Amino acid sequence: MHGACEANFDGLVGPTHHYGGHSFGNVASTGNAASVANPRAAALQGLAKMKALADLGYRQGVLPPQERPALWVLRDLGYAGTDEEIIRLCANTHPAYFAGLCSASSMWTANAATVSPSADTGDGRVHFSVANLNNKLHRAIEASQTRRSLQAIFRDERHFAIHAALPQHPAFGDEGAANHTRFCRDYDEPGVEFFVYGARYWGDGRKPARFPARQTQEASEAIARRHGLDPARTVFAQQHPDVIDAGVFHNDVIAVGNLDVLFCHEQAFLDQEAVCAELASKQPGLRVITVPAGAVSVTDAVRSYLFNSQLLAKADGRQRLVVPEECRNTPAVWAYLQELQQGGGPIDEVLVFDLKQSMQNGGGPACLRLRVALNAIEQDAVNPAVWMNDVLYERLTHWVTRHYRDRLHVNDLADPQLLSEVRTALDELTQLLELGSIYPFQRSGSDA
Ligand code: SUG
Repeated sequence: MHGACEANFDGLVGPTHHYGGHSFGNVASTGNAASVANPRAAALQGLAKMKALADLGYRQGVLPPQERPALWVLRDLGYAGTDEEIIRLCANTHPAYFAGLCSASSMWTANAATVSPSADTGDGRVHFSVANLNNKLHRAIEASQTRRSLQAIFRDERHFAIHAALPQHPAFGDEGAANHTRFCRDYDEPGVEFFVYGARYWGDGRKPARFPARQTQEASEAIARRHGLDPARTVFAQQHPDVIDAGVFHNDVIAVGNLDVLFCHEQAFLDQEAVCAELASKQPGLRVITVPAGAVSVTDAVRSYLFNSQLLAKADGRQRLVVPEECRNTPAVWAYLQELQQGGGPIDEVLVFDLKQSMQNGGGPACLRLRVALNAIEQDAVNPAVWMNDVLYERLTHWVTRHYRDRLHVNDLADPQLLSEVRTALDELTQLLELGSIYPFQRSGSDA
């Protein structure tokens, strides 16, 4: 009999992974625009992380990529003809948004949905709210497929409730779990859900000046309401607008939490002292590790993605931190991590992964995974074909090696051959992961 756990569902990188500079406010994305990407290496790097965590005994699942180019969006925009004609026409007349409609951004599954475990929700089911990702065109088009993919994995409505995205309007801009953390003593005990928003849409509250605040307070409140959360165990906090302007486009670029530990930068939240006091009063025993700007600047936090790390529980009650290679390459961060491991605190181990392909688009270890705390019965109700193990790892590695290119530039996206490569690969994947016909091309082009 296995116990409750926090499972990670990582997004498998899609075959159209490229550097399009699509995300204003995400300094890595705009800084690497038009570089040549390697989709095969990107997918293999992601799989290596999944396999390593599964080998360490963590429950690890896989979420499928999406179909790109998004032909159904192009048809909605009035393009007509064969798929090849539509691609050629849009790529020639509107190359900027055409590339966005080819983005493999669904790999960052921390933005797929916000998840509340059954111990916290009004009806005792695990609730998922698909994120509308309203701030960016290339991401807003993810929501309908995300919903279908989640439904193919968390099928049993007795245990799982999957809500559609909030209304597609900036007032309800919602970026999913990247702005949500949960604290608890154990995964199947009631916890405190912590929602961090970039700004309030209505009213005169503080807002960043340079870059957009993607998550609104109104959206965070709506999610807590629809999940039936107890206000006495819910905390809302505003991210510091200055750090958004420094490139912290999601809270998970400046803070991470797990069980009774919050690891954050001292400039993460507006009115940080009050935020930590409210968290501590609602979750007694919470341990907050605050990194001072004197040790790690916000610039170094953004460059290294120190906080876009995964905090993972160990059997001895301590935690390990999964960080990207860029942390080792940023001297102040690496020095800080040596002290952290030896300091006698709750985090005593650091694991480093090469996720360079994703990192160059601003996606670190934490962006690539959606956390879903599950009790034993719920774990058994998940579509078993998506759990990572030796066999699935072998199959997916082989699948990537056969179907993915090792070089992709924005100018290659208009190649009609790419669309047929994507469809062949995804068709096979739906069989490997036993997902059914979830993709528009398998459903006569409809995205309904
Ligand atoms: O939404 N990058 C993603 C990165 C998401 C990171 N997720 C979390 N922090 N949880 C984004 O900005 C760049 C794509 C491009 O430019 O080609 C992009 O979409």
